[in-house]
Amino acid sequence: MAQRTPDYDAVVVGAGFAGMYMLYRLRELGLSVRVFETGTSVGGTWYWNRYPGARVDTETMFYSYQFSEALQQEWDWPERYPAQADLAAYARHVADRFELWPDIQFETRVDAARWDDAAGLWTVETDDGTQVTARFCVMATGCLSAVNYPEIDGLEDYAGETYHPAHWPADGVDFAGKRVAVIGTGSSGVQSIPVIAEAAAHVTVFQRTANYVMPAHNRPMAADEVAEIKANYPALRAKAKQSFSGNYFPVAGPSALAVSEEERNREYEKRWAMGGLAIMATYADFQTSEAANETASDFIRNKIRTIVKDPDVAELLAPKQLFLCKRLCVGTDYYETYNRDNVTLVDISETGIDRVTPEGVCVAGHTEPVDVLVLATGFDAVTGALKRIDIRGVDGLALREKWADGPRTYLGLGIAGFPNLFTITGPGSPSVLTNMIPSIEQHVEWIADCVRHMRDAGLDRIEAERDAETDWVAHVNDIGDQTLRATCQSWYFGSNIPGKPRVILPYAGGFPAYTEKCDEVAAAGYTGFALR
Ligand code: NA7
Repeated sequence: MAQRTPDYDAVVVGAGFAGMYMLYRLRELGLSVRVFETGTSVGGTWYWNRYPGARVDTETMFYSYQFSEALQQEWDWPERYPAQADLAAYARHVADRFELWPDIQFETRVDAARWDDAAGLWTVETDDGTQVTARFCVMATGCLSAVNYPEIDGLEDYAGETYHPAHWPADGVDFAGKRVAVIGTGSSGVQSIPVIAEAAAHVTVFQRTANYVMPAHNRPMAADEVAEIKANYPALRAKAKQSFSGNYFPVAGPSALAVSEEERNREYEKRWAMGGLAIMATYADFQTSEAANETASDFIRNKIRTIVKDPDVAELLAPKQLFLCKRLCVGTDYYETYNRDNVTLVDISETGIDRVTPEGVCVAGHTEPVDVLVLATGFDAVTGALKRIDIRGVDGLALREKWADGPRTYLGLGIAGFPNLFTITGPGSPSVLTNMIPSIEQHVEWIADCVRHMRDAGLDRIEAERDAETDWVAHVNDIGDQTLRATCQSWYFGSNIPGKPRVILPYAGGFPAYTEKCDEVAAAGYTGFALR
């Protein structure tokens, strides 16, 4: 039994799409909830990532909440892939509609959370030194929220303006007449480079690894298309949940090698014309057969050679790693941008960057003078935001220490040694390999059901069991190592952060298998969790 009355029943860290929905569900159960959020408004990823060209790469009629039929019927998305501002407006609408604002404290960063086993309470400490206690602590801290600033010699001495896409000034950046360097060619670089190139005098792109970029073919939503989706929303959403990524992408067949080259290329052409991420589901053996995977890799490499006029530049842009090894990017005029006179591509795959000088970026002894430096260098993905908080469990165990060799969780929801702490889309759950919003909803609903079960059964404490956690971590690693994702350096495995253990972060077994497991665990009285 809890020894004293806490300030709140639950603290939720983060007011992105996960934190907002968690607040809604816990409040619905009658819990008192405090949400802490570093930003000045809701939206999380879609609050922070204000860089030019930022837009979601999943079709937004499906990258949106489905928990409220009224919400999904009333909201109108302007475009197939809405821009950051539209996603932020949607987040604010949700906060208005469900009256979430009063329970969210903005401009407040959570620095620490300590579990007191005798009291059965978490003490959560914020950056102004305030401490609050709660029975439950839910980490809704996001998978791509802990910004990665690169370790490059001389960066601190650079005399021009420096920006990271996820810390972009709200008022934008004026690139007119300026020489710009962009370091990084993941999604943020891919989306921003074409937009920056239209405004700047010159853009120099420093590329360590070329990525596969599908055209978005973004467009305004047509009224009849919207009406049809809205009329069939529940069925379409249900269908998406049965697919590996929680997105409804039609699968053309079990193997790319089971069909002729002509048929395969017809299918790839169809998906290139369709745009977006659907190509990743074309054949079911992209993650298991290198030969199958190469057929898609070659198709995209050939597209790059067709689009990019300078054959040397085209070769540099053609990815060397397997298709889907790193996250597939979706862009607008990305490859076309390299045909512009004011864009230069610098390959740093062999050399890296020597240093940043006060004037610019130095590679292989040559300094490119620039006025603006854009560090599109990504995130300390999945675990970064959790490890940046000093989280202490039973006997003062630090999460950072527990995860020194890689994250250990049970289902990406609970952690042995950290009672009454839940992570939304934590490591070991499908998260970044799926459509994030359905994954968030599945976690929030699972947690809310668990809290309801505890309340109804008069239970105060839940903790993942060590053996269940060990088995789950082994399963996550086995599956991750069996996929072709393990064949390159990517943030899925923590490879982008110097010193980070090379361990798969998301669960790569697919959304349906994962949700089935979570449902089984709950139905059997939360097997693998100790409750009392
Ligand atoms: P990503 O996908 O991690 O991309 C970061 C890019 O920055 C990538 O090209 C990196 O090269 C490059 N990078 C990182 N550190 C360095 C250093 N030190 N030197 C040179 N280049 C570097 O992050 P994004 O923000 O673009 O996208 C993240 C996700 O957000 C995206 O997948 C969507 O889900 C939304 P590397 O590939 O590591 O060689």
